[in-house]
Amino acid sequence: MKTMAQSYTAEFERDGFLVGAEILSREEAAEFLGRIETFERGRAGDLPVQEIFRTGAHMMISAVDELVRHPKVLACISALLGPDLMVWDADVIIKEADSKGFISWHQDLRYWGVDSDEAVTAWIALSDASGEMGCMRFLPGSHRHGLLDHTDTFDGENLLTRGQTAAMEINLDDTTLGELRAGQMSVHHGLTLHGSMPNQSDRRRVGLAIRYTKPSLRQLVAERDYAQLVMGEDQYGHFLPVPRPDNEGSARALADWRRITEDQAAAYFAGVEPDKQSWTGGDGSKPVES
Ligand SMILES: O=C(O)CCC(=O)C(=O)O
Repeated sequence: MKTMAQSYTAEFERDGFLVGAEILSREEAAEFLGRIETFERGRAGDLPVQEIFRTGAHMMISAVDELVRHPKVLACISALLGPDLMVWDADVIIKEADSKGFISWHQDLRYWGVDSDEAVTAWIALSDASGEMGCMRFLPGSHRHGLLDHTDTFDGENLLTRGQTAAMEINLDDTTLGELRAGQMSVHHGLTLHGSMPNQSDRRRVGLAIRYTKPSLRQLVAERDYAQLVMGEDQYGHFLPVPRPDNEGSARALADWRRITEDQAAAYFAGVEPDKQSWTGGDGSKPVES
């Protein structure tokens, strides 16, 4: 009989994603969501909360810090990437009830500026994420076709930073819907084509996207890069260290978060005209990086 890790690996290698790994109970997911929403409501006056959700949330929010190193998450990701794991970024991705924000078909690795495809995104559902609520869709096998050209659309309803869209036709009949209940996780390869539709339900959809890499990766575009070791060892020193949250947003933590995310923006926004280097989508929704 196959172990959980072996079946994850087989499915992931074949399709470039897996859907429905059991990480949290519904109650635990609701508790993590409650902590994140308390941070959102309580700190909106003194911290750039929407930007923190979009990038580097693991540096500022203790609930996110706990999730990026949750033993069940790490067991699943290390079955795919090996024993040494780093978090390169973590984003809280919200689609408000009955909102128009969508995520165009793209590959995460298109703008990370790194030299290898050994990177995955873990997406933990903190609310349910059904088809009606705009869960992700994946194109099976697309991780085997290398890095594809993308067009930057800067569409106001697109929740991605530059509206990047893979320059190819995708037939929805060929794709797989990644529905999750609160507490489940999907994982996709950095080259897997994926996207998501608007939330047409009357409930808020909230997920945490965690970008995991191996210490051996190198940044090629930005002058320097940062990642946080969450399992095993870093024998390479290619990434500068990333602090963990202190008391949810001290002045020092905010200064570190700013310094690190601004340096990383050099890779995300490479080639984008300065007046288009905005982190905020046209409808004011929170854009995501990948
Ligand atoms: O939250 C979504 O609907 C899509 C997220 C995504 O594209 C990602 O995490 O890579």
